[in-house]
Amino acid sequence: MEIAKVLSDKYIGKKVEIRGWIYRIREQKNKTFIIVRDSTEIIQCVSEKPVKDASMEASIIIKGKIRKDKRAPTGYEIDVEKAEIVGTAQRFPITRDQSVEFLLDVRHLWLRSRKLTAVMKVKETILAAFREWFAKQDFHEVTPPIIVSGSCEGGSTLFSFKYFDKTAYLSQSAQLYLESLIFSLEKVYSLTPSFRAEKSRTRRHIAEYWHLEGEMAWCDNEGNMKIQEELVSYVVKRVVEKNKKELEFLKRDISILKGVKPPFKRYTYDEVIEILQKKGVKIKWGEDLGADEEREFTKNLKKPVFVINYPRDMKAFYMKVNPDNPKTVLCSDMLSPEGYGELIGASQREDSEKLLKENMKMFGLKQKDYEWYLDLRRFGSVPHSGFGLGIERMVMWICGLDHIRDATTYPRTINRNYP
Ligand code: NSS
Repeated sequence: MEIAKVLSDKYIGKKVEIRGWIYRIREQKNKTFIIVRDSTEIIQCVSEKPVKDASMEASIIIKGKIRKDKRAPTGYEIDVEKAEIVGTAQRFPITRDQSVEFLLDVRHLWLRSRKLTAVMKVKETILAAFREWFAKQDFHEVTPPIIVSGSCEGGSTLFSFKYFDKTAYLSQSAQLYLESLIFSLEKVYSLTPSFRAEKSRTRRHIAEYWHLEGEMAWCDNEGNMKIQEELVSYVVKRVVEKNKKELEFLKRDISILKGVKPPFKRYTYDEVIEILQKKGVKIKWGEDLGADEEREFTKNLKKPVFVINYPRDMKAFYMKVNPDNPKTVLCSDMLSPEGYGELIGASQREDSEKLLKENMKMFGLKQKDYEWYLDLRRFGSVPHSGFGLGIERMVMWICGLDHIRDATTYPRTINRNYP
């Protein structure tokens, strides 16, 4: 039986069989205390006899009777009648207070920790909830390519590789392909890995991350933000409903998450610069908001916010120029509260062939590499918008993690792709 199930008054005095791995073991004169974990919970088991070959992380099957005990870590204990070691374990290399680097070296073993298990369960809810929301809103899920021929978010962070006798790249974003799909499906989304050869070492960048992207025909920048705030609020609500236990284990302040409801406040980039300058941050109009500036801006917030209309040269070639101020574009970044910063990058797309060509020239892109993309403006162009959300950024914020590495199973960074 699953351990979570046997932790119930219903089973007091009854015989159960559980199986799992030894989480902790303590031997006393005439008793052995074994805490067993499985994917659902932990339970303390007490054996009057020594259990041969029992050691930390060995796999075990235990038969015995359930008893209630306030002192036990999860409130119940099993009086062991039979204990069988299935797979023995060598001396487990992970002990208390080990360095981050060592834990990354043994990531395949550290993934068994209760912290990472809790995070993975939250991430699973997040992924499922995104799909639930899109299905309810009649979006179509599509599968864009990962092997691509050009850049979406600028060349400096592209991973390239030999593709038969040509050079190809790993996708940074499915956006351009999603744009092509709105002409048949109108509202589409995809969930794919994205790759960025980020040379900077920060708490919120990894080289391989999961990217949730949406693209909508007949949608302007404001409509785009409405979709995002509804979507993010729904997902947070689902996690609070489904993962209370995990959030408590991670010591997350659930009351803050409960307050995440639309609408999210909109600030223009100009306003943010002014607010930051008043706080004494050294930043000028035209400079990007980095992690430090975003942290300063969001550290006392409880709900995400949008920052809209960034300067044109700082953003991507496909964004539509703001008709009210052509130095800026119709875009929005959603920033997570509590200092977490950028969660979503979004914009209304340039839908005129002529203006898109001008943008491409300004950004130094070769038209021949994007002829197919320009075709989308040549055959029934339509106003449209879309967004991209970093799944691990969302996990980081919801779980209250201080580093993105723990929001994924095997974080890929500039100096690590093993194990
Ligand atoms: O570069 S973005 O801001 N925007 C795009 O890629 C658009 N083409 C998406 C679209 O409109 N379809 O990246 C989107 C999000 C960003 O807000 C982060 O949350 C996340 O992707 N992101 C990352 N997460 C983890 N690690 C890295 N390196 C990373 N880069 C972006």
